[in-house]
Amino acid sequence: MSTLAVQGHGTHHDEHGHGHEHHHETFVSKYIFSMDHKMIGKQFLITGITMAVIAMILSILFRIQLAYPDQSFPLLETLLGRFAPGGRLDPEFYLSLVTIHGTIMVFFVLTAGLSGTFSNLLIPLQVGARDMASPFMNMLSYWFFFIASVIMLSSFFIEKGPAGPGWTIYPPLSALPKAMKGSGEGMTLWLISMVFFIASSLLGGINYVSTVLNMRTKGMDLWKMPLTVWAFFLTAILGVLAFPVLVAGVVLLIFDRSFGTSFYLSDIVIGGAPQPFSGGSPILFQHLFWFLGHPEVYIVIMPAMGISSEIMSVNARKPIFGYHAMVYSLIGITVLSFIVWGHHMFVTGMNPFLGGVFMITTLIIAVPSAVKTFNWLATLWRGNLRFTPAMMFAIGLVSFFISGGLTGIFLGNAALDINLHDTYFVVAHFHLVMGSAAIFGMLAGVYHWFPKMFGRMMDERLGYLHFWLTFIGAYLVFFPMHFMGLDGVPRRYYAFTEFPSMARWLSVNVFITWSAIMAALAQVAFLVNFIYSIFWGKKATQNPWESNTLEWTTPVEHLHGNWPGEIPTVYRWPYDYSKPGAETDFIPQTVPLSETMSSNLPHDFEDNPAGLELHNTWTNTQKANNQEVK
Ligand code: HEM
Ligand SMILES: [Cu+2]
Repeated sequence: MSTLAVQGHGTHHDEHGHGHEHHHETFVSKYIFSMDHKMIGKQFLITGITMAVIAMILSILFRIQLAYPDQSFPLLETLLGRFAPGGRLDPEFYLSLVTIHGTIMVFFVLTAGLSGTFSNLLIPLQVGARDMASPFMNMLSYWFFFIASVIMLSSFFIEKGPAGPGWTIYPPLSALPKAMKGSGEGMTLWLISMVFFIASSLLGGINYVSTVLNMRTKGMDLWKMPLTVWAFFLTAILGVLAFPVLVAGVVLLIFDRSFGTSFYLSDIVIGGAPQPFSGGSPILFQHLFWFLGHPEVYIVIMPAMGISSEIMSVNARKPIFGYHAMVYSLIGITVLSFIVWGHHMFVTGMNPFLGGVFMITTLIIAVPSAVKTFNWLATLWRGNLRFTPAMMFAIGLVSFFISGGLTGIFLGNAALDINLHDTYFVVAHFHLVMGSAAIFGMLAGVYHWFPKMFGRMMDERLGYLHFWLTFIGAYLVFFPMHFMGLDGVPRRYYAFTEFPSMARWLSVNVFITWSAIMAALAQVAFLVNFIYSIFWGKKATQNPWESNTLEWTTPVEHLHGNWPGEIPTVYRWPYDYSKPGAETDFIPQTVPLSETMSSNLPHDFEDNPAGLELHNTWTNTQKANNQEVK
């Protein structure tokens, strides 16, 4: 069935695949309302990078407050006006900064920027499709994301400033418009922005799922898909199932804010006056939020994992270790991530039995995560490693995933979490395991697929500079936070020096802030490299990394419909690197089994008895020669 669909689509597109000239593309249809998945991928990337820069600047602003809590900087007042009266951040604006920093990083950078860029670019190219299942919906998906970004940022330009209840927008702060400055119009804009954002994610996700299911080229069965595509596919499923729950939660919140319902509110007294709410529960919101919120952290990390798996295999010149185990662990994470959300709510007074259940499921999810880590290390082990900047960032992901993942085991234990909840220990944990790891996966992807996106190479030396400063910087920023957390320093505190027990962390906070500034400056090296290379970088060859996957069989110059002629047929899995007996150390997926030594995936022989024959002859000669067979 899928073959038919592909062929049908293929012939349709071949018409303009060849006759490219008659297809008049204006600036607007090519760069703005483009329906080409490659261009949409670039749009997601550039918007995502812009949002990342903004979110980073916000974090530097609040880090200045944490390092110099009692000092005033006239410059801040010049820059921020009413948000920094007398050169000191307004306390409620501080909360807004933390909120918007978190929201942008999690949703706009690591969900839309990461998944949107690489799912769009790579799914059609790697499964051998002319475009996404619905190019029009794909375009809408980008534009909804863009609108969401504009609305989110516009909240800086309204009287009371942006939302302030934190990226998790717990009621009552988010439900009572009068609760604080950031509960007012800024909160409303946050909610509207997120509705657009979720619409964008759903449009994108449905497209990714249907493209993977229906548009694969001939021979591309599920077990021949690169791990990138597997990761994007499962991420999309996760998003499509989890995001609607947040929409439901958000709509009820809008009702509470504006129409006098009390889904999340009960027995609230403001300034001595009892409010007319009864019967609701803020805990209900937490359930709805974290039912999305926890899968969300995997929506963020899984694409980064897929990207790194791919890059590590290519640059280790070795088959990925445990391909099937990698896929099953992604599936395992996808399923399990729906039944662990309660670990964010251990301190809400939940029944200890329920807490125990969530604790067990949380610890079980560590198993597939460990499988992945082990397989990455085994892939690197005795590989013929090429340390490209992309490879460095991919290895960086593994490092962060291990060091941040270990503290997840602490936090998953209800008894420990009661002490650590809402302290800097949590901030350290999630910035390493999800923030830094996912950012590194994203950057790895940018360095690796830049030639595919822009037809040029990025500068390697700037890449290494960027890598080392960011890698060291991230550890310097987040590692000390563990100790602050263990000592009980809570997050989201603006004037922590007022408490003697916390004031002694001042010097550490100064250190963290300067490390963060260094890490932020390192991103200048990246931005310069990125922009310079788009226009003036060295011209890329068709397959610069000597990779096996289909995207490198398309011409360097982008073409509507991806392949000038027929879509290539796939014969083998994507990880035929360094096969003993083969002439080159890589055998692209399009090379028929009969032309080389048989594939090193056993089930490839099922539909190819001739391949098995070849394989057996070859192994027998090897055995006869008494050589080691890998
Ligand atoms: C330059 C790099 C970064 C620095 C210095 C930084 C620093 C911080 C700090 C100090 C907080 C506030 C802690 C508190 O008072 O509760 C925070 C909050 C947060 N950050 Fe980052 N961060 C950085 C990058 C990232 C990245 C890449 C992500 C993506 C996952 C991220 C996601 C968040 C989230 C979700 C919050 C929580 C917001 C909230 O409490 O509502 N950050 N960050
Ligand atoms: Cu979680």
